[in-house]
Amino acid sequence: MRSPCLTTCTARQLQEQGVVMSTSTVTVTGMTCGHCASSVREEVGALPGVSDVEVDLGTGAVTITSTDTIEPAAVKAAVAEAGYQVAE
Ligand SMILES: [Cu+2]
Repeated sequence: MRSPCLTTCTARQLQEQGVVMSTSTVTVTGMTCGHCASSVREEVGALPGVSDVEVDLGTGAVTITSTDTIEPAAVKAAVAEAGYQVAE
């Protein structure tokens, strides 16, 4: 399991190495507190190629930074694994 700090630090290191990162944002429904946010962060952050995940609890926006394009279905599955849903 990765800590938020570790994922952030990894993203920073990759950027310093000149690796091109892509970002995508999905809206997740059902998150109500910091624990919800960290569950989503952990599950999505465990996807291959994902280096950073930012969660905005107020809007449900989850911003995913990755070295590859992440399949929307994979994100959906990871969010479901954490116990939440991606808004259509
Ligand atoms: Cu919660």
